[in-house]
Amino acid sequence: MTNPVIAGFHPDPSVCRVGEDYYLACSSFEYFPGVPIFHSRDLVHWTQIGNALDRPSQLDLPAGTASSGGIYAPTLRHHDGRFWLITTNVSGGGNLLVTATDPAGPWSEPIPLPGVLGIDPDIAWDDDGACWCTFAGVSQVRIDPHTGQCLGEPRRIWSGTPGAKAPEAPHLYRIGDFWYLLLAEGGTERGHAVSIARGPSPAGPFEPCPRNPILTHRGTDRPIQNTGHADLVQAPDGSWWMVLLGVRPHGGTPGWHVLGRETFLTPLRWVDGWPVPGDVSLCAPEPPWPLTAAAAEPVRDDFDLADLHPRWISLRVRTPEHCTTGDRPGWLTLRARGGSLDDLDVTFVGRRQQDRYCGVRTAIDASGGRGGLAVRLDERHHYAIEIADGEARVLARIGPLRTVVTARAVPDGPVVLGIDTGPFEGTHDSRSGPDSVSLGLARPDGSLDALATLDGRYLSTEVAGGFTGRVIGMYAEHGTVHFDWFDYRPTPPRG
Ligand code: 6LW
Repeated sequence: MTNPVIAGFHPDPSVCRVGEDYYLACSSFEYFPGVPIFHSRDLVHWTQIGNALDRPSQLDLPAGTASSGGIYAPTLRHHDGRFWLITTNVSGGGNLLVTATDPAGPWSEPIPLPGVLGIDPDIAWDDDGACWCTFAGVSQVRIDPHTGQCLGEPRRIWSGTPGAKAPEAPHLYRIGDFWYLLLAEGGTERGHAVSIARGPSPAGPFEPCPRNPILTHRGTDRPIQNTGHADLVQAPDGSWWMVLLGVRPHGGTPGWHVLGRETFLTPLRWVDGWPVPGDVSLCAPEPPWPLTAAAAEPVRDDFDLADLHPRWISLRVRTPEHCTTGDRPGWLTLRARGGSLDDLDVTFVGRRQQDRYCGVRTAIDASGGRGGLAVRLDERHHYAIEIADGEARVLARIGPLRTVVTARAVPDGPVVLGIDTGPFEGTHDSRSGPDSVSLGLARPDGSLDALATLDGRYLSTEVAGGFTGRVIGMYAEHGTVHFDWFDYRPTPPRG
């Protein structure tokens, strides 16, 4: 069992339990569909069951939506027989609420919350049924969750440790005799931390925990860093658990994390009425109940179904005109929208890189256009292998620089493109990169005939900035490009 319990770019986890079932939601930023929803019976094994925002009417990411804009941290709760999810579209519309009876969907049309002016909204109900919305800062206002109207003026309630930056990610809970206000502070980088306060009512006044921050890895040599942005859940046996985000930096100094912020799990004890989180380590905690391993994810997607699996994400929009499995049975067809990988309006369908080392292959027919396979952090940081004009080309975009690294003639007809991430190839010293990324053509036995091997640090958050992580996928930059299948295979650690 490994921590992270949900690997890859799955930040800002929010969790709730209904009976024996746990549900969890994450941020999704510039990707469509938005807000992945996961299910688990044991808190350790999670399966994606949908995306809360999977229709254009729910998720409007305007054409100019910057990478790491869009959808920020959600809160997922179950109340009054329904699931409630509140989140922020920072690129248009602000805060919104959606509800569902089945968390796999469909989720409702969004209810806007025009009076809630801050990110990271939380919702909690008190015993009288009043709904409290608490958001980054930290401020709070009562709302009518059915209309989105504020019932009063937002009030500043607690801003965490004096001097700590970015008090955010509040979650409010009634536990025993107290209302607890959990928050993240210190920023979502190496200084990230979790602190808590408690008070007699949902509105406070709040008394900070004398042991704040209750969790941080700053200044440690722990393999998991940037720990913060947590949420709590109680199991049916009465035990308490925390989900939180963290990153796994690799390489020399300052360390680069390439998979984005991931979701980790740790147990929670209560001492003198305050929570004490357990160790956040690479080995997942073993809960005292039977574990139900999720079915192994198939390596291959054959694109045989009309609808794409919820793990597939596109940039900003996905329309049937530009992305369909209906044109050629068993193939995914992508039509260029005009933009390239360097632009905001590229046609792209990808999935999160979830393993430090992995191999990806896809069979492409680019006879009607130009397209390929890319690993991206954003439009300024990506590597790609593409087919155009009878050539396979490796492209690298790093900041303002874009180059064709190499090219090789290929025969007409479908070819199999590949990207492997593997151990850093280069001098191992304080400046070593986190990994190496090889791009090329697959040999008949599936191994990679690499045309180029590039330093992975340039596709890391420490270089690119922002809130996301690597996504590997197919794209079309010109005309129509077809993909027969896509394989994603974790590479087992060596030795
Ligand atoms: C999120 C904030 C944060 O809204 O990063 O880690 C922001 N914490 O709480 C984007 O994920």
